[in-house]
Amino acid sequence: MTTDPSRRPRVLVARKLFDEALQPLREACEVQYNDSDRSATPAELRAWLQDKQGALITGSERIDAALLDACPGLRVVATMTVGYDHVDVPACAARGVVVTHAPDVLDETTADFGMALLLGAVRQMGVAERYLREGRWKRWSADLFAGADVHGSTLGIVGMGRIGRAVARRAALGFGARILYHNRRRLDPALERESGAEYRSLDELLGQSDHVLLALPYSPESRHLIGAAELARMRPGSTLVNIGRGGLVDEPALAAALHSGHLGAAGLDVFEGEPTPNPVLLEAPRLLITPHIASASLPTRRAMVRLAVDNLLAVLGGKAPLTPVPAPGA
Ligand code: 8YV
Repeated sequence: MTTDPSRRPRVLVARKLFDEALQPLREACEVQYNDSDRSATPAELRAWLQDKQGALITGSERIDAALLDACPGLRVVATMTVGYDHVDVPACAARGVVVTHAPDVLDETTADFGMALLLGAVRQMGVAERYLREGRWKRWSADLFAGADVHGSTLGIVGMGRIGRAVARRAALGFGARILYHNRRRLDPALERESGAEYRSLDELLGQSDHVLLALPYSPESRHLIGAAELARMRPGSTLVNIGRGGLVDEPALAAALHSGHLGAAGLDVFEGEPTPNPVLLEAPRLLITPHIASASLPTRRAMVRLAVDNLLAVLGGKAPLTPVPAPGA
């Protein structure tokens, strides 16, 4: 890439990220940096991208057809997330805009958090801590916050991609859990054997699991995959954990299943309308809810940004992207 500033590619970094991870981008490109934690409004994003060839975005920026039409010079959109439901991939493909994402580098960190959220929800760590802090603990009692067990349980994982498999490994090896899984496509036999997981239809999985963990991407097809009927199919006293996307779960139905006592507990790292949770969730009992932080270890967040930077530099330098999103329909 040229060092002549007038000919260097122009790139937008849409949110405050890690300066040292952005350094290679600064060396090769003219960078406009939204050095703040505030997400751009759609109008700002359009204005900022008007003269850019590249965009480094987070999950908070939406790239749609209208924006692409307003920014005809854009050649590559690199999201630092593995999920890309905030990018209209077919619209990008139709306009020759390459879209890259950040898979692999966050799998283990996200799986750690998946286990933490499962354990925390089942053992009611959030509610118990608030109870203690609010000075409500007066005496020990045998059933105080007594919940289910994770060790030796049956864990059903919906979405058996890299993150789902990393959760499966932890639960099987560390907690002696039996693993059931459901996936759009059944794993090939070698991978299935390696994961020690048994394939089930979604209905079977819901009825046979003590805990159900969602680790699948959001798409219009997976919207409200877990609604009232699916929750009713789950075992009494069982747990639902979501580390995928908020839109996978019908939230009023989940709240109702917690209020009725049918569900033992739930853990949500993602919810619809982020960053503002639906009040029905905040009022639901035995729900552990966190602000979309499953991948938030510092080394992992840095690696996600570095991968997005490497993708931008590759495409702007005329090379193939390292981790393009799968082609639409693939
Ligand atoms: C991100 C995620 O941190 O990568 C993803 O798809 O959900 C998280 O790891 C989050 O989307 C940041 O916006």
